[in-house]
Amino acid sequence: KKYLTYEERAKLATNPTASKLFNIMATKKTNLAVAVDLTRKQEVLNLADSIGSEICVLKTHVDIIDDYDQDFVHQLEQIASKHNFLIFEDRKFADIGNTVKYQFESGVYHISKWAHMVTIHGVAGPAIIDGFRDSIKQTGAGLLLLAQMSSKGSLCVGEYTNQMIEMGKQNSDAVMGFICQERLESMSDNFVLMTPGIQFNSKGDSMGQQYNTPDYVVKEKGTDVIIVGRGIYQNSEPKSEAIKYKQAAWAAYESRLN
Ligand code: UP6
Repeated sequence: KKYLTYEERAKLATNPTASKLFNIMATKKTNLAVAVDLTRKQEVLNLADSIGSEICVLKTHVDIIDDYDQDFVHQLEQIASKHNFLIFEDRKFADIGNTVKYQFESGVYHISKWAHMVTIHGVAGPAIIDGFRDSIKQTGAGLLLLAQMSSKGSLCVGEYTNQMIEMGKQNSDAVMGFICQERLESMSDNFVLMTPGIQFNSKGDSMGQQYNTPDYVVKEKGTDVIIVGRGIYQNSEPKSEAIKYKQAAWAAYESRLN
């Protein structure tokens, strides 16, 4: 299997955020995304500023932040532009088109105003994507389809996974890539493949999470971006730990090119 460089993939990308992300990865030499699942806004912002130079993407779950407010988003956007990373709200939208449109644009979070990318499930069928179209036509934001999950007993497998890939191909203007555990033959090079469930020193947690190493998913399984949460933000030295994950994932990318 021949792998292209991220620079080459940036040119093939069909969604503007996918192209932007591939270029950031190539420029900063990092395919590390960090999941900052902390519950106080200042903790999230402090970590974002401290590891910002090492990452291509910062992944949030804004609905777990106790003291969330618009100022949080404003500050996060400033940190993101200072360090040149993208903001990924992992909302995992799953309802009908009309409902997800409101969940994306309205409520407390106004996600459409600030997220460069969001995750969606395909259980409701392809028309969920229509709920995002108006908004992302203006911003160029990208959708990430959950094609596979890291957790034990996941039902996103087999034919469901194939249908998600098909859904992405049919909507490749809006869809920037997939959340997955492996690169399948049908996943074309215009898409970014992002993989959660990554940790060096743990096989899993007590609630079904399962971990692989950066080398395994990037080199053996062929995905592009590793998403690391507790492996970094729960470490006593998050910055130096982030550098270790960054170096491992980048070395795996470089070695698969040869
Ligand atoms: N996530 C997964 N697995 C998936 C999809 N998303 O773990 O299949 C998300 C979780 C969490 C992060 O919601 O934010 O990735 C993983 O965190 P961890 O590294 O602390 O386990």
